Amino acid sequence: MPFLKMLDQNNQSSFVEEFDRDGVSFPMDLLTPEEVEYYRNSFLEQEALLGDRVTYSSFAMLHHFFPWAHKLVMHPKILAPIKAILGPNVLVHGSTLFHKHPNDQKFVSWHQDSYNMKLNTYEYVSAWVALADSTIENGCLRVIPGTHKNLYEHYLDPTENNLLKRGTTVDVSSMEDKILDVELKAGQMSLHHVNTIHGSNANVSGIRRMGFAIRYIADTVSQSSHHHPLLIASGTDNYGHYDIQHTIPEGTLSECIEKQRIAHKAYVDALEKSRRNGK
Ligand SMILES: O=C(O)CCC(=O)C(=O)O
Repeated sequence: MPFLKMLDQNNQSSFVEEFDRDGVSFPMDLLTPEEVEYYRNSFLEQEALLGDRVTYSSFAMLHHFFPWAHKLVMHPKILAPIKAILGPNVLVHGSTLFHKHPNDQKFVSWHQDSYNMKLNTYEYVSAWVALADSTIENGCLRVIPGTHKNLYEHYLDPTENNLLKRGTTVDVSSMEDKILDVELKAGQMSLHHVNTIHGSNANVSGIRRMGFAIRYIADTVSQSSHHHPLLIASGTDNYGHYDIQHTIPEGTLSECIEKQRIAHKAYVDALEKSRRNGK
């Protein structure tokens, strides 16, 4: 199974070649300063209303529950490069906001997103949208180019500050010279392949880091592990591998927060049950 759809001659562009070769492409200019302000303020407002109920889970599956997040995953300037890589039929597999407070010890261990997803094919790309400058000091995304061509062994090392709850980790000690820091200005984005090894360090600066990660797949992709319903971002779903959610999020912010909390808990419970059953 090819890692990426072969591109027709007319559709070739330098970023697609770069993505095919390295499994990562950045920086891409995406949002205007006004858009950055709108999306960042939407996130901050949501976080403020959550108050001390806030957890990392509060920012999962955002596009299904919050109008601002739905708008962002459907942004034409994100979908254009995604379609150039995946083809015309694109579904949103997930979205989440990775944020680190100033001087926050939180980090993300080195991993491949595909680990444990049990995908049939790897036509799966993440867009990481910077809602604030993302720098080496505040713990930007880091990748190891070229690693998308292989699957690597992972071990589980859950620790308090790892944003990956199960501490899914690849030993990258033999690849350290290849590590690339994905520094972005607010409003820029990067794309990474589902098999590209990536992670991030703690925030050792006084500046907050905020990245909205959106997972896109081609309609050909299926997985044997449990997953929540998907949103069609472009074209049609010709395969029906997933349930599709057609509703557009609406309601007051408090209502959206409550719907997200209930749906995310149900999803995590079902996922854990399917894992216990070996799926
Ligand atoms: O933002 C981070 O630090 C990690 C992001 C990540 O793991 C992902 O987008 O898949």
